[in-house]
Amino acid sequence: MDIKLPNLGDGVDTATVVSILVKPGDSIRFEQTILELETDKAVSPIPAPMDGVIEAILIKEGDVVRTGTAVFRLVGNGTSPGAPVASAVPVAVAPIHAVPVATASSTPSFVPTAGVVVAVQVGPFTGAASPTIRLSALRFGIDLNRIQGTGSGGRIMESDVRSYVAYLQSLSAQPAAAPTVANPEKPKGVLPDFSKWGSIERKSVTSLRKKIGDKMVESWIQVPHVTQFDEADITDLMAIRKKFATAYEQKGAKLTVSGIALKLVAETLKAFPNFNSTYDVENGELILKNYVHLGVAVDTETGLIVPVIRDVDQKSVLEISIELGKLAEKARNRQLQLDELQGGSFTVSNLGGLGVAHFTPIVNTPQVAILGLSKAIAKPVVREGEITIRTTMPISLSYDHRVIDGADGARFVRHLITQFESVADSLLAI
Ligand code: CAO
Repeated sequence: MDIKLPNLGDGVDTATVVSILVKPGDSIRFEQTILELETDKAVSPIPAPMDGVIEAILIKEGDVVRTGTAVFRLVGNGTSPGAPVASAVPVAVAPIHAVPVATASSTPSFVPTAGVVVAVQVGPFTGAASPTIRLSALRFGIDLNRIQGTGSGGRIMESDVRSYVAYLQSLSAQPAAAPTVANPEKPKGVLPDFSKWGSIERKSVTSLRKKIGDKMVESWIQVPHVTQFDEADITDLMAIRKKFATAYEQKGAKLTVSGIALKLVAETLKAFPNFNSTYDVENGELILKNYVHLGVAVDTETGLIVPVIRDVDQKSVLEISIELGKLAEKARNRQLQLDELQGGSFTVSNLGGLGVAHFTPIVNTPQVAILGLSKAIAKPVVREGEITIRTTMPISLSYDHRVIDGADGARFVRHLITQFESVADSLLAI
């Protein structure tokens, strides 16, 4: 029988085969890890759904797979103590069980989901879709007539377009299944042949890198960005940080600029709820969140990952620091659970630890604003007519100009700077 992949989880369309841990002829046991898949931001082990012997491996490392892809052929009358249920296990929350399916089944490798394809009318699209979707369709040459909308009254939603694109990709991938590692076919025609000018090498892009790319393009196309720059004098903050650093260490936390900044940002967001919102263009509404869940950009070997710390406004700096340390480590070890990556209402990106002087962060859609922190340095400043040395930290606030006006941005930044410049012992006390 063929072993097929179950539902990969909400919002997870595809995964890349990172490693295959068995070979033909191997006896496998129920729950034994047989495969590792890289989804958007985590590597998930795939356990065997039952005992048996591997007859054939139907995929190879680097393949992009999706729900329903047949991965192994198994012989023997394997039994599973507790039949795996495909939809019960969301990706990255727990290992996903592959699902055994009778070989006789002629299930296609991609099953169009709701929202995909229908050859309908020819000519201009007269159905319902937002201007953003129409614009994207125009730019990418997508005929909206071919998409079955799943929104109210058949309205085409972004997820429908994604499903359709995934469907097209699966079609184009089918003839490409034949090339072997020894004879890889590379797309031709669009890029010049760079090898004419010197030696080159090609490197596969990970699914995380593709996801980051998609996210950036989405934000770049949809959000009219403005970035405002300013500086916070954190001389006193750094002194207080030094005072409490050892006490925090004894509690298992590293007291860093980021930990303190997250708390101050949360307080500022409570005063400026529009910055903690999502713009629902289709319904003409601003969705204000009554919670403050902060995404924190973490630099990892494989790329940018943004885990989320929940209810930051209700947590102490100590609690935030402990959680930040754990999440950053999990991100770097690719151990984050899907729910630790979701639900952020605003994002903070601190490149100061990496020595960056200034940068313009890109809004992490569907959020409407993001704060960038750059490297704090000691420098001469004029205070009350005197030149004095102060430690100042550049900050950059990027926001969706559809939702936030420049004056609002200015007020937000000023409020935040006041927070940075008036940190008292009581904020860090434990
Ligand atoms: N200015 C000066 N010093 C800073 C600083 C800043 N803005 N931010 C951090 N530091 C200091 C820290 O306080 C720490 O000092 P000590 O070594 O004296 O303790 C040191 O730099 C290293 O900090 P850190 O990076 O280990 O810890 P952090 O909590 O401040 O940051 C994290 C955690 C996860 C945000 C960070 O490690 C990271 O990954 N940053 C990169 C984010 C990124 O890639 N953003 C780009 C996204 S695109 O918009």
